[in-house]
Amino acid sequence: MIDKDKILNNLTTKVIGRDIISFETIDSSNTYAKTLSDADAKNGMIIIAEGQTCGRGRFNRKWESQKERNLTFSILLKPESALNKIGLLPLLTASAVAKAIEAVTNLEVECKWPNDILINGKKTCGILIESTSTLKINRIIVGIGLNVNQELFPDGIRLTATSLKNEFGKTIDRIILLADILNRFEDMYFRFTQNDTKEYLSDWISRCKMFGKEISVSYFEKQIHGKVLRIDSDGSLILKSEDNEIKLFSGDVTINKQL
Ligand code: BT5
Repeated sequence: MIDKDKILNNLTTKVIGRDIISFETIDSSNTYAKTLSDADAKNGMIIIAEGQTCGRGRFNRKWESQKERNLTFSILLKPESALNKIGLLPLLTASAVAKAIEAVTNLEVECKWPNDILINGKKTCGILIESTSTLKINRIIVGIGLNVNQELFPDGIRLTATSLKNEFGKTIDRIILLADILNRFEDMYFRFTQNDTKEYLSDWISRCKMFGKEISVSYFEKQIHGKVLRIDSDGSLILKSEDNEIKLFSGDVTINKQL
């Protein structure tokens, strides 16, 4: 069971994580955060579950996480005014999480556009950002799935997924790590709301190994091939494809074998 007091005792935040809803099992923490009434949805609240029966990735794919071994949680945000450059949020969140992982493990943490965190080339964390809006209030949900102490992965992801424990060799205190992520997330988010994205974006860029590489991006039915030129200030990926520059806001990236 999640120890809420231990989370609170390790927080240095003003709003992020100050309200905690925790579940032994839930369908999806993101779905729960989306469907909470406006009165119950508090800015900065986190929804955390030991297990999810319908954990979701992007495009309704599955997030598979062994119960009680990992971190699966959502941060609920109710920004006071419309946020610009929301496409940056997955990158900036990944940077905050990467910094927390490094502080706890000393592992080298890589970021892959748009929403993955890799260690030794394998996916360790996925981020799913969703937003809803009613007439007055915008709600942003930042869902984070981080493989912490899981050692074995199911067939479909055995070769591509890893955990901090598998790479670091030691069991990690999930709650201390969670509190560190939330502390860093708040710093990042407060800056983001002030349009101050420089530090976290350049940290993300320094962790990304895609620049100059030939990649294939699939986006729904489409496949686009090209060389990665840069990340735009709105978080989009700029590819050089034949003689054109293409700007992509989402998609699944495969890095082609470099000749
Ligand atoms: C993501 O989607 O990576 C976003 C995952 C977000 C999960 C969190 S958990 C808390 C919150 N509540 C939710 O319901 N969701 C969020 P995407 O880029 O679409 O990647 C999904 C793909 O990653 C799957 O199709 C698998 O191939 C792979 N995958 C699934 N589970 C994984 C795991 N535990 N570790 C590594 N890869 C995984």
